[in-house]
Amino acid sequence: MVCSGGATCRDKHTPSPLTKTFTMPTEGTHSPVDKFTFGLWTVGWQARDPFGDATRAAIDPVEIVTRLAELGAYGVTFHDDDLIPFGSDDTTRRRHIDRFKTALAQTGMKVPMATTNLFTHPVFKDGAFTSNDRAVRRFALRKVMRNLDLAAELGAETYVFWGGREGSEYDGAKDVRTALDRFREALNTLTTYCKDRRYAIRFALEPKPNEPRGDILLPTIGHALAFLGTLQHSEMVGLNPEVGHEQMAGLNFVHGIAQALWHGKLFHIDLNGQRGIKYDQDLVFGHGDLTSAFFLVDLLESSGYAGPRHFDYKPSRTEDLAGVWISAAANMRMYRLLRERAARFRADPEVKAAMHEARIGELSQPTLGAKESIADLLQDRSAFETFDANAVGTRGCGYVRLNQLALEHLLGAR
Ligand code: GLT
Ligand code: MN
Ligand code: MN
Repeated sequence: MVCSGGATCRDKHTPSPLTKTFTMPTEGTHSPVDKFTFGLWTVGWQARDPFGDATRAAIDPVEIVTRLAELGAYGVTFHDDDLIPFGSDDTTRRRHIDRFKTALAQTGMKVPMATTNLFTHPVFKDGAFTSNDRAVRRFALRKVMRNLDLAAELGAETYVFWGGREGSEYDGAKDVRTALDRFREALNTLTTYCKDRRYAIRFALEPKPNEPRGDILLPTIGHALAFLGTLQHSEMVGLNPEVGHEQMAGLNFVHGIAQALWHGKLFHIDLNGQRGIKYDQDLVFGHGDLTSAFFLVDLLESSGYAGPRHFDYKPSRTEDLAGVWISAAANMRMYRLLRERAARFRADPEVKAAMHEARIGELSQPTLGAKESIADLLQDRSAFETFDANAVGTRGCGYVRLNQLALEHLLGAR
């Protein structure tokens, strides 16, 4: 049964994730309140890779909407070309859009985010906004504007910019400083376009270190945060970080998300799994670094982040169509399980005691007193002259015990 998504649905349909037997994908966990979303390109991936042909048939976007609704998703996201084949004439384009809108209306599925394909067609082989060829840059802007109109029509709140082709293989191929000028010019033009048309859309930049380009511009959360501060309407621009992309760069995703939250720039998130520094695996969420996924869910759930939990994964090439839907359900199931485990971890009195001993709470105490001046600090002999650095230096922090407790909760051992 497909439910239209009122706030009461969760109570009616969600069994306890811990007591329910694992029988994906028809376990009836329809819970739109969770805001689980999937790109059309995720479950719709035909598993073509650089070494091999497709292993699955294409799936009609209408079927994707219907199946994901049955599995309990809140909505879908799309690139222009996922929905409307590149080069379609206006009549064909409208027909694709109308079919999609009918499916959305019938299922109650939302479209919280949309984006542009600026990477598949050969015209974008040297980038879109940062192609050395000015005509390509102008074409890219027009392609985005056309899909922004559609995003607004479908009620999307976020528009993602993943610059997969914005980069190079050779340092002599592009002046990076000038390329960043053009990247900024594109985003300034497009935020202005949205403002002029009064679209209630915010932009989210998605960093990635490499693949498909040898090196991609704005490779990490940190690079993108620094860049977006230079934009004309920077209040409209935030981030859409992806688990695997930061991990491809060897970075700690939980730290990256915490900093994005700290800047007020976590506008959207791409959840998936990655095992180490290698090609972009796009595994099911939690099927990569599980401990990091646990602490990520713990962070998201306690941070007040209210946006979609968007799964940007690829059903592995080994899976058939049934496996596609099993893997889609697995993402949602993993998130719910991790949320449940994280809540138990936080509620455990032993964990609370271990956190207290590890002085976790003390970090929120400002280092200087409320009215303490620098002169006061300089006069406080206990802060320096009589401070026993050696004694404090030998004191243990107790973090291993705390981490063991986290892992025991994660494993269901507590
Ligand atoms: C592409 C990429 C993803 C991005 C998508 C948005 S498309 O599949 O690998 O990480 O989020 O353009
Ligand atoms: Mn990826
Ligand atoms: Mn992504």
